Amino acid sequence: MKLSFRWYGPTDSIPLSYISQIPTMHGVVSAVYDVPPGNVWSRESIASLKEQANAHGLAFECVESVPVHEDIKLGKPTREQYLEAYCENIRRLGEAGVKCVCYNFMPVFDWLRSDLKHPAPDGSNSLIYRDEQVLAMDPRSGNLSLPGWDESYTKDGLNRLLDEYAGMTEEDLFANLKVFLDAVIPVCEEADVRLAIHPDDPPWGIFGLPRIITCEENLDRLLKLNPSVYNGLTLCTGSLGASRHNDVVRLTEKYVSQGRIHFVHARNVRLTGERDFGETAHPTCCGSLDLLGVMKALAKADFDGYLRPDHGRMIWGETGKPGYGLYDRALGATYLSGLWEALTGKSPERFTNT
Ligand code: DNO
Repeated sequence: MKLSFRWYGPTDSIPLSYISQIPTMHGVVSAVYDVPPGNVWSRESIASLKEQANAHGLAFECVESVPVHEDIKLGKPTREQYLEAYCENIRRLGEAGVKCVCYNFMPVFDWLRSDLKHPAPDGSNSLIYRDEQVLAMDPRSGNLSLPGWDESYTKDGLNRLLDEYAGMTEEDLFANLKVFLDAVIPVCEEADVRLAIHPDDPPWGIFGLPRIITCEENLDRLLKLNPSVYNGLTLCTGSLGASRHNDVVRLTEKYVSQGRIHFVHARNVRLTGERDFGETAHPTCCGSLDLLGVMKALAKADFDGYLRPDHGRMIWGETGKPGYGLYDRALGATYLSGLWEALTGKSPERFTNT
């Protein structure tokens, strides 16, 4: 297992020097953030991320994300140029030593919460999701402000996009995902870059848009769409675990034994209703998910992919990007690293800059 930490590049308020001080940290997970989806990343930008990480003794082998252009998800004829750009990014990342690329196939919106700073009795705060509040929001109103998704849409741009998705079914989205995979996976095989789809977060449809990476049946279907091992998963415990119908430990056992998990986002959530949850500290006792069970399943399979602590709470007075502060993610990292050592008798793999 290679322990990693998400770093939003040079503009991240958390410097690489802090990340490298977290014990047993292998590398950073990052991306070229200043290029719009569908465009090719420059070799210089990719090399610069790698150089900065390596200069701090950290690997840059895992990218999150190379975003998929909406025309690909919509299946528009214009997708050809975006598929080609995607393939070119995979080639360039492979040349730079990247081994794993995370992406998602959620129409329009990425992850979604109703409150980013929900206070806990201990004075910390974290992200929560209340379905009723999200259902009451009108994405067409022009003042929807949610974290994680591309806020560069104008009101008209967003409404046009929502119109284009009108009537799209899960079947249509699966068909468009297959076209994407069939175009990109052969390039991944050649470039030795594993593709790892991120589950939909939360794992159910929102605002009338279809979501498909939500449950075991659909994960099976996705993996069968293209049987190459390069077509794999980002096992996000918190995204899948937000639904009571997903047994995250069993899903981890199943897909890790098939060699289809390339990246793990480890975090805990407390389920507070059928479609309500709050994010908690990582340890098993703090939420509804059995993080120890997940780590056991990974250890048993001698998982050698990338794993990162995911969203942290804001603790010790820290302010910053919701879910992506330093302190609680660092606590999560040491907890996960400790479990790994206890379960396998060895520390997570270290990075050696050759
Ligand atoms: C949120 C992240 C997601 C993830 C994308 C992958 O914290 O896990 O935004 O990066 O869905 O494409």
